[in-house]
Amino acid sequence: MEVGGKKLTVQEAKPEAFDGLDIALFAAEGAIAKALAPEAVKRGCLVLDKSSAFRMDPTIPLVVPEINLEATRSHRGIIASPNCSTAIALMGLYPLHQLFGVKRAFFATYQSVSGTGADAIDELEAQTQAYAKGEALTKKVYPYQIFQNVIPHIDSFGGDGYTGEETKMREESRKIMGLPALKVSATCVRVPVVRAHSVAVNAEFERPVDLAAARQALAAFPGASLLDDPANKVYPTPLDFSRQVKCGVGRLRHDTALDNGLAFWVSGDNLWKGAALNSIQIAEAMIKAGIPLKAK
Ligand code: 11C
Repeated sequence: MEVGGKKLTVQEAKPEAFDGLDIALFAAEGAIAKALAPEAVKRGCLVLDKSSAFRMDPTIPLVVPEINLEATRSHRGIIASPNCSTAIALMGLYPLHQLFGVKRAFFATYQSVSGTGADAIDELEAQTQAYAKGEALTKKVYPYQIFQNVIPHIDSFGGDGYTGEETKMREESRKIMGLPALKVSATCVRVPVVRAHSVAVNAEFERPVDLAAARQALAAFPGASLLDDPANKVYPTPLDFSRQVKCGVGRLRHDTALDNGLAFWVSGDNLWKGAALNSIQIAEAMIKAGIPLKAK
C-alpha cells in the first residue's frame, strides 16, 4: 500500500505478526480484538484497542488521554479507546465537570454515517445520486432511507428501550471520568452527514455555572476549540470539525430546565478523536509521561 507517499507492506494479522512490536493499534471488530489482543500481549506488545470488546472490563483501562491518562499506569497489556460519540461529548463535558462538578447529563447525538462504515457512506452517496437523477432510492445498510432523513436508532435495542450506543455513552462516560454513579441519559441519532459527529449536551452541576469561567476552561482544555459567538454565527459544525484534532464546543448558555445547568454543543471527527487518533494520543501521552509501555 502507498500511504502519504511511503510504501508500506501489509501483512495478515496472525499472532506471530506481533513478534517484536512495541505498540499495536487495533481497529477491528470485537471478535477479532478478543482473539488477537491476548496474542499480541503475550509477545510483549501494548494493544490500544478501538473495539468495544474490553471497554467495560474493570481490569482494563478505558482512556481519553486529556482526561484519565493516569489510568494507563495499571495496564496489563491492553488499553481500550472509547466509542466515538462518548469521546467527542466528553471533550466538552469534562473541563466543565472539573470546574463545576457534573451531577447529571443528557446527550442527544447527531451521528454521521461514517460511524457505521464505508457501506453506509456509499448508501448515502447512492441515495443522493438517485434522488438527483429522479431514480428510485434503495437501502441496504439502514432500516430507513438516510438521505433527507434522520434515524433515531444506532446499534441494537436493549430491554430498557435504550440502544447499545446510548448505553455505551452512559457507561463509558462514567468509567472515563471516574464517576460510577453519574446520571446520564442519551438519545443517539443517525443523520445524513458523511463525517464528524455532533452532540447536544444538557448538564446539571453541583455548583452554579459561570458562563465566562466555563468558556475560559473550554478554551484552555487541550482537546477542545471554543467557537462560541452565536451573534456572529460562530459555533462548531461537523463539516468544520472533520479532519480536526480538536473537537469544537459552542452554543454555551444556562439550561433553563436544570438547576446549575448548562446547555452546549460539541462537534468532532468520529474517525479521528472518536477512533484512531485517540489511540495514537494515548501512546504519545504515555511516552511523554514516561509511563511504561510494557505490562508489569
Ligand atoms: C457509530 N459510534 O457512530 C458508532 C461506531 O463502539 O466503537 C463505533 C462503535 C464503537 O455508529
